[in-house]
Amino acid sequence: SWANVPAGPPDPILGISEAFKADKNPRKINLGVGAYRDEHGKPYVLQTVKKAEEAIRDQIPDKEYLPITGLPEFTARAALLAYGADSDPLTRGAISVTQSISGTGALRIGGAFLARHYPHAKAIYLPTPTWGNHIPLFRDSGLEVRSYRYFDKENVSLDFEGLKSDLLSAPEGSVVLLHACAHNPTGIDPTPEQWAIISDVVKEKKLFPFFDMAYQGFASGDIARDAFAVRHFVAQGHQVALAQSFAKNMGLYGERTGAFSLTVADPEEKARVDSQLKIIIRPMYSNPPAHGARIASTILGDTALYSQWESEVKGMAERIITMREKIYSLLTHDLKTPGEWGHIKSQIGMFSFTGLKPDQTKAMAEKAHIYMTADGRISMAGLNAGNVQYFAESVDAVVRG
Ligand code: PLP
Ligand code: TYF
Repeated sequence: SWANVPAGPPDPILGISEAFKADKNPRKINLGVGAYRDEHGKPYVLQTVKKAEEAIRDQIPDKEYLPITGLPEFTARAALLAYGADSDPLTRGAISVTQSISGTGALRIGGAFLARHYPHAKAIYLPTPTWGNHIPLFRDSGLEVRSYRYFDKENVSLDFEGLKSDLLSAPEGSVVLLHACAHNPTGIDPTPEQWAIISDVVKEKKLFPFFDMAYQGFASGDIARDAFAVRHFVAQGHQVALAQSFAKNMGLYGERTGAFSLTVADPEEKARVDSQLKIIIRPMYSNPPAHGARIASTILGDTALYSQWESEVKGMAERIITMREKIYSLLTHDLKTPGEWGHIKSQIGMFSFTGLKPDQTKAMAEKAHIYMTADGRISMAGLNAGNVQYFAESVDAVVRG
C-alpha cells in the first residue's frame, strides 16, 4: 500500500551528521549541526543543569502529566527572561504563554495559531536565507510562505535596503519572521539603529512581528543584549509573537524545552487566547515533556543558579568568539589566504557563513574530512584549540584550489 510513496531528501543539516559518522578519518570535524561542543569537541552539559537535576531528583518524585500549556513556573520565568522585568505587557498580565516542544514546537504552535485566528493576511515573510526548517514548518502550519531580502552576498553583509524595500511592499497585515539575534545561517544581525528602523517599517505597514529567539545569551554572552530587538519592539507598542528555545543557551537540546508567547491587549484577552492555545496543543501532543522545563525553571528561579548560568552562557559565547578571532588571524596573518575574512570575526552566534562555495564545501569534506552545510555555513562550536589550525589550513588549501 505504500508502493507509491516517493523517497524524500534527508534534512540538509541533520543529514551531514550521518556522513560525518560514516567517515573513519581521525582528523574529521563536524561543523554541520548547530550544537555546542566544549574545548575537547565533546557535547557539554552545563554545571547548573547538573545541579538543577540533582535538586529535581530530590524534590519531585513523580512523573505526572504537566498541564496542556506546561509548567506554570517555567513559562512565567521564560517570559520574564525574554521580555525583561520592566516589560509593560508582563507587568499588566498581558502575555499569553505556553510551554512548547523546544523552539521548533513554539514556531509551529505560533504558525497554527496565526493560521486559525489571525484576522489579516495569512502570508508570512521569511528572510533569505533563513533556517531551512522555517519554510516547511510555516507551510505545514497553513501559512503562505514568502520571502524578504536579508543577505548581501557580494559584501557578506546585511542587505538592509533590500530588507526595508521588501517589507515596505508586503501587503498590510502580513506576518514577518525576525531572528531575534544570531541570525541562522548568516551570523549577521541588524544593529540596534537598524532594528529601530525595522520596527518603524513594521508599524507603518501594519505588519505582525513574529520573533524566533533560539539563541538568547548565546550570541553576545549577555541575556539582555540578545533580547534587545524583542524588548525594543514591545516598548514601541507592537504586539509580538515569540518563539523561545532553551536548546542552546542551557544545552537542553534533546529535552525539547521551549516557550511560545503572544503579547495581548489585557488579561481578559489573555484568557481567551490561552484557551485557544490549549485547543491547538491538545490534539497535537496533549501536553509537553516535563524534565527540561523543570531544569530551566529551577535555574531561572534561583538567584545563585541563575548567576552561575549567566556565566556559563557567557563562557560558551566567549569560546566561540575566541575561535572566530583565531580563524581570522590564521587565515589573514599566518596563511595569507586569498580573500577577505573579516566577516568570520564580525559575525554573531553559533554560525559563520564562510563564503565557501558548494564545490569548495564538497572538497572540504572529501579531501579534509571537514563537514559543513553546502551553503558554506560552519557551526563555530565544532572548532577548538585542537583542530582550528587544521581547519584553517584546509580552508586555505581549498581556496587556493
Ligand atoms: N530557530 C532557529 C533559527 C534555529 O537555529 C533553531 C535550531 O536550533 C530553532 C529555531 C529550533 O531549535 P529547537 O527546536 O531545537 O529549539
Ligand atoms: O541550524 C542548526 O544547525 C540548528 C539545529 O532540522 C537544527 O538549528 C538543524 C536542523 C534541524 C533541527 C535543528
